Amino acid sequence: MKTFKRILVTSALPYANGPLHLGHIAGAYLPADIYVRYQRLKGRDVVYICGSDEHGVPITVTADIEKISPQDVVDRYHAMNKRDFESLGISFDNYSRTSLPVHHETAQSFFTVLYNQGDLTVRTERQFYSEASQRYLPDRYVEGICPHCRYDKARGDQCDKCGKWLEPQQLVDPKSKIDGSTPVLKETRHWYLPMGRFADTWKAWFDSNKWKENVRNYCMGWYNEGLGERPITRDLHWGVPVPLEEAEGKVLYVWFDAPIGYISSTKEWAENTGSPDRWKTYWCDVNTKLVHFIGKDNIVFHAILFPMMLMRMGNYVLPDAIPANEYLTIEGRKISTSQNYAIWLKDYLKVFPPDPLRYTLAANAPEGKDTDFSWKQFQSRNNDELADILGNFVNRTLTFVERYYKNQVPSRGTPDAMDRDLLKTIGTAPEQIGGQLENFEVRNAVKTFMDICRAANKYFNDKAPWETRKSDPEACATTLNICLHVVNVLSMVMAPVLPFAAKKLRDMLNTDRALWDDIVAQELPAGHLLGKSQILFEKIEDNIIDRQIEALNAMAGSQEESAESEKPAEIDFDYFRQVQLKTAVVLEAEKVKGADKLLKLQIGLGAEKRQIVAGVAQHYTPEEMIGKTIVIVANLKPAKIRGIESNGMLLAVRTESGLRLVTADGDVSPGLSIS
Ligand code: B3M
Ligand code: ZN
Repeated sequence: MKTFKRILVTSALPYANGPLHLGHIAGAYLPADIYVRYQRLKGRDVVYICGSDEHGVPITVTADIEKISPQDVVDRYHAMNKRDFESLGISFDNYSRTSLPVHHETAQSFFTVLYNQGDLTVRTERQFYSEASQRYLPDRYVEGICPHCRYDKARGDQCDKCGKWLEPQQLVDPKSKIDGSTPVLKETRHWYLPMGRFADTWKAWFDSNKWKENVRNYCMGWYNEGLGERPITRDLHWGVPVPLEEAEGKVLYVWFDAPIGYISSTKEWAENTGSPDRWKTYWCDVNTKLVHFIGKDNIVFHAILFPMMLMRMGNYVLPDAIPANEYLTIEGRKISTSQNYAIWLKDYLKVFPPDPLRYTLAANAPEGKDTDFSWKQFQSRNNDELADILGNFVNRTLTFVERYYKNQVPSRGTPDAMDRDLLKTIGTAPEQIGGQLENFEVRNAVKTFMDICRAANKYFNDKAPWETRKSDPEACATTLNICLHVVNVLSMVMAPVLPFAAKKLRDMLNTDRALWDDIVAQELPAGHLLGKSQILFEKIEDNIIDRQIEALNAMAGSQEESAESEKPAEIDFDYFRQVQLKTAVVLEAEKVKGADKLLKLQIGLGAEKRQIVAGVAQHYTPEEMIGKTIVIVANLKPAKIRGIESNGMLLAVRTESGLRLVTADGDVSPGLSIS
């Protein structure tokens, strides 16, 4: 394995177009923060970089919808997300924004270098344009059907279902997101990165490293399909202006500028530390280990596009690891921000402390496959593990010492077999958990940790110090000495995942910070005076959890409702006129065998007679239907329903008590057009 002098960790820059939800946290932030906290405790030189992604169509679409300026959007969400990250204990060294001048300059300098060395091509091509709104429709301004997996809500830049990177023109049945219109193609000039030209160099580099399986699979899929050329400029007014006179009114593609945000954020950090050039040590010295934490939908940009840009720049380090996570579902359902189905971090933090969420998401991290968050599971992780196992062990140890040893560490006698067993387990804990964290195996690390807590609890039970206190005081002192040693080591190995509780625990032990590798040897000396003990984790009552579940169900319910009541696109009269509605009289009616909802009807439209199949059998008997004057769509393409030909569709209203036919008022002849 390569050895490094320093580590540069990044988490995907979240778009400042909405609040953070648990899916974000589980994917790109918590795993990174755990890794970084561990590295700091190891005493390593590590810098953790992030910031708001403030450009691109996600921002301008939000601004369009809310009818405010893009600047207002990013100001609002940058502040909100920065605060919520802090409250959750996500410990960035710098949280920047891509709208800052340092970022614009850095991104433009990348473009200029590539442009000057002839790495970019320029072409006039036809792109989607909305006649109605008089503007081009880049990226997410267009939605349609994914050409690869047929997902019907694919966006012009990417398909959320299969993860493929798309160009708007690839969508089947494209629709403008601003006005619902079908876009037209209109010529425009853009700059492209000919990725295919650099594919071999990229491949040689990619093959020289071991990647997480999902990263390897996505990338090889892309590579095998051919990397082609990708436009890196856009017709938008919000973003980093393309630094060319002839590109007036155009900005850099958000996925060209956003990863450069990691570099500009590091520059801002260096500036703030008083050594403005320090960023270069992290980005340009080969002894840096660069790690990108992301969700799986960002793989191609971090494993192909950005490394390729860095390679063409020369002099930059390339990522060594990309621990891309899979998705988190909530109560078995996919998170959807557009449909408002999510648990928002800010809402969580109003009710609960940060550590139980960190613990639950870490224990159940979507590392190798999608995983599910449920409120019941959250409650049980908190109550049955954090409170009943870890909290209980800590609490019974500390209160015992407070009560019987004047809150001072008792001295250790000669350990017996059981003592030695636990000492051995705790003695190897930092190395074992550390190895797992080093390999991005957060789930395993959490499991190892909780298993040790279980063993410690069992030890306390088996040793029964409340009995030996009288029968064998020396053994009792030894037991408590060892328990305190375990608590001390736990306060270290839990710190990456449970930083708030770890801090509290170290205060309770009245001891300073130590380093990961020293903690086992650095025992609390006999006679050391402890601090005041407090409860580490409060239990969470059923009614609090029930309320959360209700809130989530209400969201899911309103989502279904809103799907029905969603305002359909307006149509013009000519369009409406294409639908031919006519009156008709029901001449014959019979049930369809084997289909309890269907009636086969013979209907008359003046001179014409035809047959239709209607789904009204549960609401009307054949007898009731005969003689009724109904309204039908007369020019619907003929269809076969249960093998029976149907030449039209009758209109009915869905009421609470069932279907009711739409009929005409008064004495109306059949076969008349409705207008
Ligand atoms: N803003 C995150 C997203 O796809 C995107 C990440 C940029 S990382 C350079 O939501
Ligand atoms: Zn797809």
